[in-house]
Amino acid sequence: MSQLDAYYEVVLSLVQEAGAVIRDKINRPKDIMTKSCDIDLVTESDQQVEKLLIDGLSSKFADHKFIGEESSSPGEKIELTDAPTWIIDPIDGTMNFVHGLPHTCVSIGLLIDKVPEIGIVYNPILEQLFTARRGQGAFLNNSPIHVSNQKELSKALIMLEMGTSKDPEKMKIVMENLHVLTPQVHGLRALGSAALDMCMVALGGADGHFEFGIHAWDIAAGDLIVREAGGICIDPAGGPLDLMSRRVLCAATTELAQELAKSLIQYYPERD
Ligand code: LIP
Repeated sequence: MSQLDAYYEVVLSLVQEAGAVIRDKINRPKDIMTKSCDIDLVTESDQQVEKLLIDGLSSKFADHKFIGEESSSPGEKIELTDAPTWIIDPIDGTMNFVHGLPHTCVSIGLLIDKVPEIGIVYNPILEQLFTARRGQGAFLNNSPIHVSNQKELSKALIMLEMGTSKDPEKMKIVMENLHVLTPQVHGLRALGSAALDMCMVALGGADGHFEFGIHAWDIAAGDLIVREAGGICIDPAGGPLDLMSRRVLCAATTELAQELAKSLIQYYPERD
């Protein structure tokens, strides 16, 4: 077994354990705390799942590093080094989790030398396990998945999010892009989780996705899953994706990605 095989085997087992926690807690009373604003939520389950993942991985791989949503302080600068680094959103779609809406997931990616090697997004409520390893394709519940072949924005279903920021400038841009895109596309959809939105593109159920204001932990796994499913992940202005920029655009094809990028009104949050 290669080192990467060992990493994958261990993280897959831990993700299943994390899923069991989410399944058990989603319909129980929750201790809900707020972070950057009154709709940016965190629960004890977010913290419990992140600790489960980090403790489990660090006990096996002592030299690995971690970038986790709940162990990163708001505004703290995040440093991604060449060391094997797990980028973790323990519960992506926390607002959905709080309300019991079954679109919520664990999202975890492994980067080595800053290159994504493993991506896993697991919705334990709907039993959707999205996985990818570099160069080995993307899968849903171990069945291969592939993006659509959509090249035209006018025929595309686009995923986007309202976000959990009440910053007036950010909210203005969200509404402006809804107004700009609505007449140009087949439809707009939001699941409340960037990771799941990206997996819908990888699945071929949506054709594109973009969001301003996300963090590396929301997209690290989805980036690899989309690309291993044959799609493309870039910066929303059309350049290369920067995990720390808090900006993402993914699509089934380069043509669609570039057409979507050209249509968007841009927003540049402070980097992670
Ligand atoms: C969420 C993202 C979503 C974004 C929300 C929030 P969380 O992650 O997945 O795309 O719109 O603002 O950041 O906070 O549920 O882990």
